[in-house]
Amino acid sequence: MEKWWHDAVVYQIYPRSFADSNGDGIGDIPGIIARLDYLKNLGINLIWLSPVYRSPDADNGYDISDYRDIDPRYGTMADMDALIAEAKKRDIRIVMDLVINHTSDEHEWFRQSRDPKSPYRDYYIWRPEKNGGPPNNWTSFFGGDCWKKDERSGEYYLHLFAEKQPDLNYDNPRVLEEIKDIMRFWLDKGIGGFRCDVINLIHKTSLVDGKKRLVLTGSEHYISQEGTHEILRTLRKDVLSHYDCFTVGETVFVTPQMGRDLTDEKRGELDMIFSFEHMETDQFFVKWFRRKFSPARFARSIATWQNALEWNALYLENHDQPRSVSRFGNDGMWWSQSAKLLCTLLLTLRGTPFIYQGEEIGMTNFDFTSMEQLQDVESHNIYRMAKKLCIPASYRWKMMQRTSRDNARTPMQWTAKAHAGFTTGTPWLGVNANHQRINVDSQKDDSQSILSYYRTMIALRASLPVLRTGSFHAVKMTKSLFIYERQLSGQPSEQSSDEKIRVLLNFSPRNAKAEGNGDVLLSSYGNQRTTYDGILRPWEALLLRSSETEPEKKR
Ligand code: TEU
Ligand code: CA
Repeated sequence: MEKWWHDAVVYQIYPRSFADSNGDGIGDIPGIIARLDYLKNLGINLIWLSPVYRSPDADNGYDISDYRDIDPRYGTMADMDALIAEAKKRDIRIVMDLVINHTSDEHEWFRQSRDPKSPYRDYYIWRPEKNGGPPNNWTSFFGGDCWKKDERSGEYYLHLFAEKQPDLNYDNPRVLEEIKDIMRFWLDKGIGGFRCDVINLIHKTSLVDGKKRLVLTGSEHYISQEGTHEILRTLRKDVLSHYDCFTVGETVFVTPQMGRDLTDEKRGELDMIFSFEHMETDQFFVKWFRRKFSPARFARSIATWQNALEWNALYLENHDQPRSVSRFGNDGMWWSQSAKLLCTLLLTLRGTPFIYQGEEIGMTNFDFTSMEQLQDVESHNIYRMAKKLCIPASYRWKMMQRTSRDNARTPMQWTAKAHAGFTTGTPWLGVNANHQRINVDSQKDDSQSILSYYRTMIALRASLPVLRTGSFHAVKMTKSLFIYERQLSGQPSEQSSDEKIRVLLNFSPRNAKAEGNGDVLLSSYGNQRTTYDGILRPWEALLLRSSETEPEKKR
């Protein structure tokens, strides 16, 4: 059945780094409102807003201390209501981040919970010490163990992420009731749905020791457990089904089978998920150990997931990942061409595409030269841990350069002027010096720019049902080529609607021979390509269109 979000193109805003309206160096909601016309012009119709709730900011807002309030850094609830209303005027809906695996340790529930006799004690996962140490051997996403001892009771609480992010206890039914109320609070404001943070980790089946692993010891006890599936079904039944909205779950370490279960319409859990497999094809086991990017491995993973799920979220970037052009493309000589190729990939797959702020202008990884310039809690924890493991400083720094989440978090590059036009004050995180070359201003009126290409691709997708809902079929996946087809099988009555588009992507700086016929619908090299000669240019992306019911092709 057709769903409205199947026609959506989503734009993710990381509010801190998007646009600062008052010169304090931190992006804010009025800054977003001022840029809504820019987003409308781009052609998107949904915004996923990373957290703007009240937060002590230990993990840039992913540590929430009040789910019903806006952090003063970002503005007020009146600003938030204005954002929802102003976006609506432009036919754009807002999707909020729902971070419910954990809260901040400064959330009122957790403050109360520190008292063993409090009715809130059981909102979190408290356990006594074992053999003079933590209750089990589990390790955290951000390095180190995931238990913190609280002096008040002498007991430990569980935190899968930072110490300041205690995990909620979903064995306590009251916790779920609280979450339902929070969801209703936001849905009543007319938002379009939720991006559910690490949602497949929320239910812990048991707290026994885990099998020893290099990372995430204990994860077999909390990744995609039956308890989580049950919670998701309850949230759907009791809350979400009463609103016109959708959910996208951030689901770490999911297999295609788990992904199918989580998104199966009949099960009624999530509408789509962010899977990670394609983002892990350039790493060895842990993201900090990078392996060379292989287009074939990447393409195979994408194809597997295209075929595995009825519908899914599509993404190449977000606030946790390095920039795609620096990672899967070439941010030097082929910067513009490779960014356009990645755009083509993102917007011609089956599913709902998510564009991360700055991706549409080809923003690159950071240009920092030392650890002091980084802010991310994860980067600093891992850097310290790597030091303890005696990994040499030069290698540690290389790990940061390739993998740190701050690569995605440098301020949005609006202009070539001071601080890239992001703020009039001092930006919270350094602006990339390449803003003089890479910025919205210089691309917005240039028909050959990456930004213009995004606009074209978004409009093309909107005008061609085959690009949205057509079936996916991989044709070729080699060390430089990814070729696939999208096909719409029309009703027998609508004879001309059998339509097929072949997408050809050359992931290399050399010409490449690739088979295909039909009319050139679009080339990332622009209008000079009207007929296809069987040769793709370096990093070229090409769309060929053929209609099956058309009579014999012209000779
Ligand atoms: O991320 C969860 C997650 O597993 C990773 O992508 C994470 O960024 C980390 O790098 C794993 O090594 C989500 C949010 O997107 C992230 O920003 C938060 O820090 C995290 O959850 C905790 O809320
Ligand atoms: Ca501000």
